[in-house]
Amino acid sequence: MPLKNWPAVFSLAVISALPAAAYASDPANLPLPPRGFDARDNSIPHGKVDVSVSYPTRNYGMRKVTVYTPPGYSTDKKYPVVYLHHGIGGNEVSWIGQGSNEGNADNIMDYLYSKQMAKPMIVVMPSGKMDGGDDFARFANFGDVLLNDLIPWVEKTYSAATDADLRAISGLSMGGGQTFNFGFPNTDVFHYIGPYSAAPNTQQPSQTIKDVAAVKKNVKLIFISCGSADNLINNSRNYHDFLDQNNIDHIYQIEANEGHTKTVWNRSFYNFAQRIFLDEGTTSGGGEGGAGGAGETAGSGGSAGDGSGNGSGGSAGDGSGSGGSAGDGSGSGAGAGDGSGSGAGAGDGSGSGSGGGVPGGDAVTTGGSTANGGQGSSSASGGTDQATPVTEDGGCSVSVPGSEPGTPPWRFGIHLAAIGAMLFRARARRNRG
Ligand code: FER
Repeated sequence: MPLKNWPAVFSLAVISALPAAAYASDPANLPLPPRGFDARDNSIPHGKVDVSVSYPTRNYGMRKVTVYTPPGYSTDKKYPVVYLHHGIGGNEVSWIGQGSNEGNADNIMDYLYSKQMAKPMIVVMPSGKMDGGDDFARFANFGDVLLNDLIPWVEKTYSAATDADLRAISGLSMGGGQTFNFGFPNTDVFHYIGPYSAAPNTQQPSQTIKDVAAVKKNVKLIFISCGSADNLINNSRNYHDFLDQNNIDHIYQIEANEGHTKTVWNRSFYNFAQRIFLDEGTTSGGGEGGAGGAGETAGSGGSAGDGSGNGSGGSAGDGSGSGGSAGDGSGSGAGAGDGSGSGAGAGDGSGSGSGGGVPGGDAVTTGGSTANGGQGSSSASGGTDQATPVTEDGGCSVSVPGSEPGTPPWRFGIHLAAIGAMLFRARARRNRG
C-alpha cells in the first residue's frame, strides 16, 4: 500500500473503533405523563380559552387564533407566551380538542398548574395555514404573519411579556416544521423551540441554523420529539444529529412505538410546557448552565453558567419559589421561596430540590437536568407540617455528545438543597416573628 494512503486507513481504523453512534446522543427517555394529564378535570381550576378570536394582518385580512390564559390571569402581570402550531388538516381549534382534534393544550396546562409544574403562561394557537399556493407555501407564508402581525397583536391585546426569554414556539407535524423553520432563523425572537413529529415542510438544519453560536447563546431549550414508529421521524432525527454534531444542547424525546399521533403531541406539550420560562429573573454567571431542578411554579430561579457562576433563587411574591440551577463544574444555585418550595440544582448530571412547604402546601420538584448530559437525579426533602413533597422523575438528560451517565455528584445538590431549606426556614421564622 502506498504510504500516502496510510492516514486514511489510520483514521478509518480510529473511526470504526468508536461506538457506533459516536456523536448521536441517546433520546431523553422521559417517563410517561400521569394518567389523566390531558383530560378535562372539573375538580381543578381551568384557564380561560378565547376560541377563534380574530386579529388583523397586513396581507391576509382578519385571521383566527385561539388564546388560553392561565387560571388567575391578571393584567397586573406580564406573562410569557408560547405560540403553538397545528398540523396539515388543522386550524386554530385543533390544539383544544376541536375540529381535527390534534391535542389538548388547555387541559394539559390546567393539569400542570394544578400540580404547580409550569410557569403561568399564555398559549397562543393560531390558524397557521395561509391562503394560496400548495400546502408547503401556505404553511411557510404564516412565518411573516406570525412575526409581524400576530406577535405584535398578542403583545398589545394580552398582558404578554415582550422579551424573547419569555417567548416560545412549538407545534406538531406541519406546525413542527414551522417551529423549526421559524424558530431557528429567529433566535432573537424565540428562546424556546419545541417541534413535535415534524413534517416534510421542515427545512434542512443547514438552512435554518446559519449561526450555531447564536443558537447556543440564545436558545434556552430545544425540545424535539417524535413517535418511534412515525415514518416522518427522519425530519426530527436529522436535526438531532445536526445539533449533536454542533454540540448544541437539546432534548430528543422519542415516544416508543407511537406513530404520527395525538398521544405524542399531548405528551410532548406536557413535557415542553413544564420546561420553558424557568430561568428568567435573577441570573448571574455564563449562559450554558443546566436547566436545573424546578422547585416550584412561580418565583424565579437563579442560574449559574459554566464553571463559576452562582445563582441565587428568586423569591416570589405569591407563595412559591423556584429552584436555582447550576451549570457544569462549580456553579451553584439555590432557591428559596416564600410559601411552598425551594429547589437547588447542581451541574454534572444531578439536580435536587427540597420542598419547604407551608401547612397544606405542596412541594414539587422536577428532576434537575444539566447541560452535561449526565444522569439526572432529583430528591426532595420534606416540608413542614402537612406539606407533601413530590419527587418527579430523575431529570431529563440533555443530550450532549460523548457524555456518559456517570455517578452523579448528587450529594452536592443535597447540600445546596439543605442550605436552601435552611434559608427558607430562617425567613419563615423572621416573617412569623
Ligand atoms: C407529507 C406527510 C405529512 C406531507 C405533510 C404531512 C405535505 C403533514 C402531516 C400533518 O401535518 O399531520 O408528505 O406533505
